[in-house]
Amino acid sequence: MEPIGILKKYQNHFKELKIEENQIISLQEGNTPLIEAKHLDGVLKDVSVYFKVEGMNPTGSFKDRGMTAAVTMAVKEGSKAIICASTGNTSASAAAYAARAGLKCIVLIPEGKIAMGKLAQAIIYGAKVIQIKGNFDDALNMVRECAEPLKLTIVNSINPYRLQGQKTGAFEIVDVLGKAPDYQFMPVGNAGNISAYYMGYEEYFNEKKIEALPKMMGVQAAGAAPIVENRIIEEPETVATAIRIGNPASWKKAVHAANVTGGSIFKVTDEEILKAQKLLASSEGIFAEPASAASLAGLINYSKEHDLKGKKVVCILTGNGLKDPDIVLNQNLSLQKIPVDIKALEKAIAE
Ligand code: AN7
Repeated sequence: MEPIGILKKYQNHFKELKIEENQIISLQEGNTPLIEAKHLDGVLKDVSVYFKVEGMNPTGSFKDRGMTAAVTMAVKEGSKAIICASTGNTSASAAAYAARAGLKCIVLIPEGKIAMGKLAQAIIYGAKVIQIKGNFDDALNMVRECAEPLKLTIVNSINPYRLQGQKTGAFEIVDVLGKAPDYQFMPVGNAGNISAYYMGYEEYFNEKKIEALPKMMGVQAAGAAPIVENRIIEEPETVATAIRIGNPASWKKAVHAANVTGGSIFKVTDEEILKAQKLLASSEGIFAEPASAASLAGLINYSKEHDLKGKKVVCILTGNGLKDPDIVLNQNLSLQKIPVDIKALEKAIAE
């Protein structure tokens, strides 16, 4: 099939938006790989695990599925500028799609708490990048306050078109597997994506394309787990900066998605996240950012207490590992250095 973006690929599922083909703002997002795990037998015996590699999207995260819809509709509705608060990936995606559409883009990010790759993206795509001396939740509150008076379109996931676009991840999984998985594990930050996937599976269920919805398993980082702890976290902390969020906008929708499907929302530690990130890269060849590895960390923990034998499980790997090289380099500082000398090389290889 020719490479096309999600709005065209699943146009039947966007009829209500009344988008003409020539109005679509796309960077050919979607169509991301679903890769079956081959080397996780040691930790997940007899479980059939698939990774949905959303880091293969045009700006390296799942946000592009939502952004093609949000920016297409912003242009269609006459908007001249978009704004978002972001832990990084939304800002990168918004900036790219705004550039593609010829819109102005303003992004608010928490000072010092976003991965360098994401910051570089927002800058190079030409967004106006404003750092907030606060966290993501502060930034989102400020966005909500200034958007209307300044006539800016919000492209955070509180923009309903974002979730519409992101629901296509669920379609692709079913289209490839031929049925819904038994479980889906995914990271939860602002809780938009789990709500979007639920919506996607529900649409396929209503169309009788699947017989049951997967159990929706949302994974939060232990230091930023408001839904798990059922309270707003004023100062969320985690190495997985993408999900360093203390008051998720789609909180209720996420809880609903988990409850209705027999899933749950639970937490993993930073240590478990980094361990899963390393395992994924070194045993499967897939480099995902820490927030994404939370899904695998969650699956591993869950499998210790629940029998998943024979089950089909999908982990959503929401963002590309290259976005956040610091997290790897800061843990692995002891690189070897040798002189230009073949004996020294032979010795180093043998060690
Ligand atoms: C890699 O970019 O919130 O639960 O501002 O970048 O839908 O928020 C990013 C979130 C998971 C959580 N994985 O998704 C932002 C932002 C990655 C992410 C999430 C994010 P939601």
